[in-house]
Amino acid sequence: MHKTGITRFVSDLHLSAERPDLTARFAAFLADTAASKITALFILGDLFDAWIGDDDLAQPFNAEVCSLLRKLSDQGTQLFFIAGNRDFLIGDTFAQAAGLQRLTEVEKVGAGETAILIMHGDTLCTDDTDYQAFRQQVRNPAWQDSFLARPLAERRAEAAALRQKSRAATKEKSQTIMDVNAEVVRQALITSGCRRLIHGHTHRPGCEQILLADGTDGVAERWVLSDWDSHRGDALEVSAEGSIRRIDQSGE
Ligand code: LP5
Ligand code: MN
Repeated sequence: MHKTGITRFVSDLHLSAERPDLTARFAAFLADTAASKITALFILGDLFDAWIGDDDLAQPFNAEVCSLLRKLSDQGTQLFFIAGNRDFLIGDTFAQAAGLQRLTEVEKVGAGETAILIMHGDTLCTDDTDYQAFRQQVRNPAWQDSFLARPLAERRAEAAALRQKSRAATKEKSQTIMDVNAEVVRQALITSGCRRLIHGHTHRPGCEQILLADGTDGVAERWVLSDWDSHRGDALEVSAEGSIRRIDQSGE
């Protein structure tokens, strides 16, 4: 899929016009990624706080983020994107303008022992049944077509209302319900044959050992990316040899 070399993974930046500090941090991260001659950058969803359709690219903030990405791809780093629950409406128009390649919701990077399974992470949270029902609805192509046919202003208001509902809903849900389901994680690893998984979404950065119990006594690693905030720009970097380390774009 990509040339061998050093790769980086980020997720959950939640960029918005209201948070110029995050955009500045991301711009610094992209500049460092270019300077470090990184082969490929994988954005594992929730790049934006909310994306209401590629026809909103004319909005100055969206155009700014798009050109930051474009600059990196023009400088030689391949860009890949897996959609999150905030920006699943990113389509071909944005991808082409930003110079990124859209991937399907679950992908395998690399081969052999160092292959890595990547995804946004929301599909692992199967105990959050309200969210999964919601997800099924908004990932339906017919629903998306009808949503995208509505005026931008209406879509913007709808997205803001939905963000509000989500904030209220997540306050009520237990932390356990909103985390990944251990069995689903194990099955995803076993099915893919990968021994490492990288995902975001849960905003619980860490690295967990997982006993696969698939008859091989195999052990896998689950690397979870953090969301970005005023003092943190979390990323994972994978060396050409395949070892994973956490890096932080402090922005200072
Ligand atoms: O995002 P976050 O961290 O707050 O919580 C997520 C889940 N919430 C969501 C909703 C998004 O935040 C909203 C993003 C809007 C941008 C997209 C715009 C384009 C579509 C506009 C659609 C009208 O994903 C949250 C999880 C949490 O992660 C942890 O995993 O729990 O899930 C929810 O809050 C969903 C609720 O539980 C159920 C949905 C309630 C609203 C139902 C209204 C239906 C609106 C019509 C859409 C079909
Ligand atoms: Mn998410």
